[in-house]
Amino acid sequence: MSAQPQVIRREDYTAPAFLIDKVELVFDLDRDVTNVKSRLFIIANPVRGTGAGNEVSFDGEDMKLVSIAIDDRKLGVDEYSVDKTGLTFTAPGETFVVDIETQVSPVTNTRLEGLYVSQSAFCTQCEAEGFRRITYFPDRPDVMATFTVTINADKATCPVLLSNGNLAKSGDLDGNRHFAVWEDPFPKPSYLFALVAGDLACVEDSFKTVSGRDVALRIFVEHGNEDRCDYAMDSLKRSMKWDEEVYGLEYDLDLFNIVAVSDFNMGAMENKSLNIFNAKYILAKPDTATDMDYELIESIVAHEYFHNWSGNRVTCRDWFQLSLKEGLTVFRDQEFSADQRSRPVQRIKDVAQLRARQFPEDGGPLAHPVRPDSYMEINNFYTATVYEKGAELIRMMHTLLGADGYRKGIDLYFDRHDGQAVTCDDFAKAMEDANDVDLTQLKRWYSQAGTPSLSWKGDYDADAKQFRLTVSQKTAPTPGQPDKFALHMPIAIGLLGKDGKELVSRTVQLTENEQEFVFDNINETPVVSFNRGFSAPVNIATQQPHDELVFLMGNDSDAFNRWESAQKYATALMLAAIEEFEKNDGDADGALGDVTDFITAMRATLQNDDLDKAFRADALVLPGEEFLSEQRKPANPEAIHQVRNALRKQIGTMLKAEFADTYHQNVSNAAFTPDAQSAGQRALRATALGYLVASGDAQFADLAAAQYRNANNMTDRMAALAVLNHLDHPGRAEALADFEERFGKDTVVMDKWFGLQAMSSRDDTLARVKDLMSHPSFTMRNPNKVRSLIGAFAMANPRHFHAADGSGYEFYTDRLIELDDINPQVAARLCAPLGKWAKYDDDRAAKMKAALDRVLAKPEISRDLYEIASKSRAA
Ligand code: B3K
Ligand code: ZN
Repeated sequence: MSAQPQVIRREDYTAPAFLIDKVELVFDLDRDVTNVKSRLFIIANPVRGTGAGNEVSFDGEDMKLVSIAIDDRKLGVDEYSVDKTGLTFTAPGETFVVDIETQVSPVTNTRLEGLYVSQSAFCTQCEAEGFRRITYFPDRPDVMATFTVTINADKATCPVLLSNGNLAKSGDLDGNRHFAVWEDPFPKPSYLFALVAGDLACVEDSFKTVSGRDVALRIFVEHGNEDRCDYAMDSLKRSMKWDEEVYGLEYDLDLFNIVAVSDFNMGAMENKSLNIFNAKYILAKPDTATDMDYELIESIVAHEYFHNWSGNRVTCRDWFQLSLKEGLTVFRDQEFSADQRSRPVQRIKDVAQLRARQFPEDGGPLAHPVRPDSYMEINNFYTATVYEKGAELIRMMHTLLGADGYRKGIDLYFDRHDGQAVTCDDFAKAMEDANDVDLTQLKRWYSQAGTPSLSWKGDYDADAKQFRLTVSQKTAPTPGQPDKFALHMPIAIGLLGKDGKELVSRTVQLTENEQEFVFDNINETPVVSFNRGFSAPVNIATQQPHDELVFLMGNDSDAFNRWESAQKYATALMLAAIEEFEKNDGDADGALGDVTDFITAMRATLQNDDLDKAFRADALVLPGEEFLSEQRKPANPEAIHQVRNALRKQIGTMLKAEFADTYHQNVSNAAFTPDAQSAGQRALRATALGYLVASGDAQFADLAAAQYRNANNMTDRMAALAVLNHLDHPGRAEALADFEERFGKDTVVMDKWFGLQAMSSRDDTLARVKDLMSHPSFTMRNPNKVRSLIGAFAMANPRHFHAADGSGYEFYTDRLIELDDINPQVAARLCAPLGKWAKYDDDRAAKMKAALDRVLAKPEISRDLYEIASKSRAA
């Protein structure tokens, strides 16, 4: 990169000067040089931005322009201009037809944006700005057109030819080639265009819609993987049904295709009627996929399907509005999973994820609002904030309006905006109009970054039988936003009596910086269950006494807050111990002191058969090292690691008998099924095994090794390997070798093997990670491999990544620089861990800043990586 990349600002939005009615594309596929002909039927925008002249300007990058013609007349070189970012020419009038011919090279496309090759297949990824790498086009979401796509390709290597919409025609061509013509009747922006061509196997099923239409469902995979599509197909059918039942939304074409590819920058992509997936989120059978994989497949298949309405039928006006489709669709997929599985367990998972990913983002140098104000590279804004915090915003609307009011708003939104590209304000307006409410203050969640911190104080007046709750909110400054407003948030409150009975359950609306809520007719000093179900996505600064937390762990009717109370108690214990550890020079057990009360409460949770097993498994997990790092400044990764392990060891030791019982009682000889209940049983057993091994008693490491050997499914196998992974036990090497032998040829499964080794707390981990880079299955060109080996090392192994000698940073920085030349989008995503330098001690901070400087000094650094590294360095 020679100059600073340009900053794109939300306030600079202007409507497109020209619109496109219809697009006709012809692809002549070839791995080295693919020829693309594009015929565009253009009309001047009747509501053109002020000052729009007759200059037409199209985006385009990294391709060869062969020719351009207007109304069938080929332009001379002096009639248009073309540079590194696009093509401009003069419009001949209000309506005209443009023909553009370009050439691109799929096989050398390592960025995996635009048209590229994954294994033997051609595929595309156009969101956000990949279409401009295929042909010159107004590559922005507010230009919506109907597409007709002709694909010509070699018949032997590409028997399958797919694009969006319906297959209109197909046939043979000379030279062992053939063609297919696809027509998509729904106008769409270019980012939803997709093409796939290759030799793929197809698994087929069908779905009858509520109005009685039969929809053909097809999943395309590499040959040999046909037996791994059942769960994805089942998830798809359940999603289609759920969207009809809960949202009244029916699928709108007669065909829905999914293609699984090995090389993909993210999870999946919602291209109209042709979803393209990272194979990892489609392929599953008991031998190869864990319960967690099944869960992710279910939710991602649902998420992409739900985009058909929330994203495709109604799309974003500009990329600042990304959360319009992503926040809403995440909320939809979370609710789908909650309905399919256990609602409280789903909420716990979603909140844990929000806290692990979004809260750190919102409190760090990359903090930005759900609707950002500016960007250099839009791909850097597919963030936890836009997705997960955006979903929390929609959830708050749902809480505020109630299920019926929310549904009225949704109905009006789709009714009003079907076929349009709109804004977050349009969405909120539909919610307001349908319910006759004013959401002005709630909408500040769209524009204000940072996680609010709430404090509360209760005051009981026995004479008046009144309980007063004073709540205050505060949001710390974030980059570019020094002053913060009070936000509107719903806070669900429960008041519990001494006997555990619920006295009050009410949702209050916090709108002020400080506000008092009065509860009448309260006959005793209540215990407060605050922010039930995580009704507002905030931090709670108020520390409740340990005995109240124990009480809530055992009595709260809100399952989320039972879990939350255990998390708070464990966090308080560990934070105190970390401080002590730093003073007493590294005696973790001594630092912890007496933790009997906490462990007694954990025992009660473990043995409470009224709670479902998946819940108990979650409630017994201690807050992670990354979460604890977020609570400490400076964070001492070694202290955190030692203290957490010491607490695990004490729990394992004190509850050895109980965990051993749990372990043995939850053995199952039944054939594997991925349902939530069986998964919960496996999860609880895995938790028990983890604690038994943590106790340090050698017999349990043997037990883990035996579990690995005897496992008849991947969940049990991985559970055993995950605990062996940190040990010196011979079972570790044996299991890793066995795993490699069994699954060495299976690229999706091998990612687990790479990831485990990168996450090991053993002293030889960095050396091992370096060795693994030359493993035959590893390549920097495959994003899944990079994420499982390199990404996991930085993001899930704080102890080694933050090694005091800087070896972790140095290794990682070399990889980022290397990766930037291959795949800038993935490189930029991986850069974030270095940006956390302000959280660490001076020495580590200096090393992390030096690492960022080294990244920034890279010649030809991409816009993607530059944006993340420079923002991370500056804050
Ligand atoms: N919309 C895509 C994400 C595209 C990311 C581009 N860098 C997947 C999804 O959110 O469903
Ligand atoms: Zn999405």
